[in-house]
Amino acid sequence: MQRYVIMDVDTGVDDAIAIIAALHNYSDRLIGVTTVAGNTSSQQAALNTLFLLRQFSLVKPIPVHTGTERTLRGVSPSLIPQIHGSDGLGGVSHRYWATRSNPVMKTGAVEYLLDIASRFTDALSILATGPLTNIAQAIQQAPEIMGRIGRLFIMGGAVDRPGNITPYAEFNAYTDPEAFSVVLSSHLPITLFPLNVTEQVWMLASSLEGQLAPQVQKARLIRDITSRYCQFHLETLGFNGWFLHDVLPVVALGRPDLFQYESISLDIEVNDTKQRGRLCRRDKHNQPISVASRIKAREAIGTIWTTLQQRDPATLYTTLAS
Ligand SMILES: [Ca+2]
Repeated sequence: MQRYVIMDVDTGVDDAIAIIAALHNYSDRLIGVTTVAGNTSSQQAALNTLFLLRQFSLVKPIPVHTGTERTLRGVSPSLIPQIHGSDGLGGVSHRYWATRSNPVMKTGAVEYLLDIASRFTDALSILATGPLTNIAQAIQQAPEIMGRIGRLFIMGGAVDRPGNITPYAEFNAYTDPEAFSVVLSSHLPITLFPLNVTEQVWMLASSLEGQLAPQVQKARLIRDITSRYCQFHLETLGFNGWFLHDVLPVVALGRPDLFQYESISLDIEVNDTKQRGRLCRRDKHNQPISVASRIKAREAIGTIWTTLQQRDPATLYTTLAS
């Protein structure tokens, strides 16, 4: 098992839940966060991440480094405020902003990734739940350093099925397909969580208060963050809840046994066609990667609730220290 974890995120509603879950499960292993433009800007993603770290991890400072605001081919991503809100956190962060003061945000996401990768090598896992711009730039700058990390977990793509941003492409893959291509053609050990598996599990808004009943503040925060996201799914798919997309790599880090995996060689469409961002099976083009194809959904959801029902990491630390 890799001892250390970096999350590369575009925080985002489901990134936010992934970060909260990671802080409850791996607060001793999570050593840093890098942000990328996607669901929201890289800068806003860092603000959102710092807000969550402050809410749930008061004792141990975790550095947050921003990445570029542009994709690998130099354009600004199309943000999706209709799903994630104007601030990426459901448009509700202003209700909590008074609790945040002087966030310490650093630049240089790619330099930070390379520094940590060179020091921790195969003891390091990277969880990437946004467009792969930072990861691809790190690979381009120093493939030999990135090639030594333990494992890269990626949420993104759709294999042999429609996407969620176009009929062919999933959001992260569509936002920066050039970056996705760099990563797929690298020789990193990769586990991919495409829509095929992430849309097999969802949570219902109605279950939140009951599951987190003793922890009113945590339940309120998660309800506020996910409210718009739930509304979007209610209007488009008919259920008042949310898919667990970005949470699944966090689950897999501790419970890889909850998933079935296929070894698949994948390529991605980077041409400016209607299929831009589409993942394609292509034998012997790239080295095969591990693709999660099925999940034990009921058990995975139980695991996530159990995680979130724990006391806040800060409380745990305080208890241990006293
Ligand atoms: Ca994300």
